[in-house]
Amino acid sequence: MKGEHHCLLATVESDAHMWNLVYLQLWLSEHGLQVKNLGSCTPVQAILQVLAQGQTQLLVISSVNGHGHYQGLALIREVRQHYPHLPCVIGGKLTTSHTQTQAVCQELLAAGFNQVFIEADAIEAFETYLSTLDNVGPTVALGAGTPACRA
Ligand code: B12
Repeated sequence: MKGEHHCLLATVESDAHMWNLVYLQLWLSEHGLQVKNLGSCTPVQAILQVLAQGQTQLLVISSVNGHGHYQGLALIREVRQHYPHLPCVIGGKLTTSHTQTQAVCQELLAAGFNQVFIEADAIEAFETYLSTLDNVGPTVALGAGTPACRA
């Protein structure tokens, strides 16, 4: 994904981890995106405030504390009420369960995320997804891609 694409990077309200966000900010910048990183413990309202400015073309949620599943669901339901077509992805360590990753993925996709990245190949899979957003027009015209789960 090249050019002046604006990416909003955030986490869920309970998540105090920040190196995941720093990593992703640098990684996304290296891939040509303009990144706004809202930092750890992001309130949903802060995300909505930035989205209301109308520049965001990709919302990336990263969470590793194990609450990304439930708080990610609440977050995307809120976002989808206002932005049904915005490409939104989530990834990291979204649950403490090692046996329910598929179910978690499916639930997050059903709630409105376009992609869920939670396996060891998360970054590679995300890179592939970004390439599907290449050469597209302004925010409202961005294709959101086929919903998919990397678990
Ligand atoms: C450092 C750390 C902390 C620090 C955070 C300091 C800070 N300011 O960031 C402190 C001590 C505060 C902390 C606290 C807690 N932590 Co902690 N912490 C870690 C630790 C050791 C390293 C995290 C880190 O910085 N990694 C470096 C970054 C670059 O890697 P990463 O986070 O894994 O992100 C990568 C991938 O996950 C992926 N990724 C992440 N997000 C996304 C999003 C997308 C879209 C994509 C494609 C990929 C992707 O890409 C990143 C780069 O490869 C991990 C264990 C570990 N080794 O991972 C535990 C860990 C994340 N913590 C854990 C827990 C449980 C907690 C606490 C709940 C502990 C407690 N009981 O208090 C609290 C939670 C606090 C809170 N409110 O969130 C668990 C989470 C369990 C889970 N999810 O199953 C872990 C995994 C430890 C464990 N094995 O149990 N923690």
